[in-house]
Amino acid sequence: MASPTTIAAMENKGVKGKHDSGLRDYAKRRVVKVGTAVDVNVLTNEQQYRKVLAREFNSVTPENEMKWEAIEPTRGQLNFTASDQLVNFARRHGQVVRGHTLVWHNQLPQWLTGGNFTNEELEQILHKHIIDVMKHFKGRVQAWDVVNEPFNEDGTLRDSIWLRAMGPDYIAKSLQWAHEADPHAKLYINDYNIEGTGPKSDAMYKLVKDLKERGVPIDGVGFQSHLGIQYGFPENMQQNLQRFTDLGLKVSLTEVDVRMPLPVTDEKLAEQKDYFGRLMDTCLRVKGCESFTVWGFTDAHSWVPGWFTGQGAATPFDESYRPKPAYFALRDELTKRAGRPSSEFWDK
Ligand code: 9MR
Repeated sequence: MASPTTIAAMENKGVKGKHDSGLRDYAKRRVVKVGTAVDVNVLTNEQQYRKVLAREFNSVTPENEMKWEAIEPTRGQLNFTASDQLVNFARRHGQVVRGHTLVWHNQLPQWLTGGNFTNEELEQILHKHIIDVMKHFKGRVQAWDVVNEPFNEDGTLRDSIWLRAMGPDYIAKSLQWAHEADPHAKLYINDYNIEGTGPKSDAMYKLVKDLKERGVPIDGVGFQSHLGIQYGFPENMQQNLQRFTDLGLKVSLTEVDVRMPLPVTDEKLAEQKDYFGRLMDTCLRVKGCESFTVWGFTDAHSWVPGWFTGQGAATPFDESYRPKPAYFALRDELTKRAGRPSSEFWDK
């Protein structure tokens, strides 16, 4: 893999493209960050990817490189090579970084899941992980998905190594440790299928309301927003987001994509455009919706086809980095209405 200096050197050969305007320029006026998940391997290897990334987005989230199995594949040996490359790229291009993710049931290293640790040991291991990783990125990662996907669809807490070892309070403890490690970082809980109202969203609401009341440090809730044109648009999404901001929390759309059954047709692209536009419109209508992040920006590199057989084309750029109708929907929404209240969220 190329070193950070190599990536920087390649950019200096005139591939920056940062003088063309992109979504980030329109987003600035609307006081919302517009971001994407980034695959650092592709960042290293594809010039076109770097160019579009720098031009369009002012927020980045590592798609996999800050997950536990990536950072600590061998116990005690922390490897920040790939994640630092992204953080450095972001710094050079004036992008904020959303860290993803510290406490999850998935993509854990084998030494941890197969380690036969006691509950006390697991709690210590988690504490050390949060402190080590957040201290490493202190001041360079502005927001963290501290806890990822804690709920089942019916609103019960998901069975996980953390729930089993520490009980439901693993969430509050993790947030507290995260706050101690980097008091300026914005701390989020992030989940999917909570965009509309329903048992899972109600459970998230109840959880964060309780955390707020107990004085646990939490800044916001991440609504992943992995949608598909065949499933319908989430019910009452704006009201749903608003009830969270009414608690004094921020909200962000953190992993937006809108998949479709293949093959791609103009009709499906038009439907997808409508979904992307409605998602951005919803975010912009909610004071306190601080960022809108897509989970990959090009169909050339998206998790969707590998996970859902026969589905894909879920992002705003096609496989050749040509903007799709969905892209123009985002741009149109960002240019449409004026007068969104200003926010100091990202400046602190
Ligand atoms: O996009 C990620 C993909 O490359 C990984 O293989 C996968 C493994 O679990 O994780 C994907 O990202 C997920 C994110 O971390 C959390 N929310 C759901 C995302 C899509 O599965």
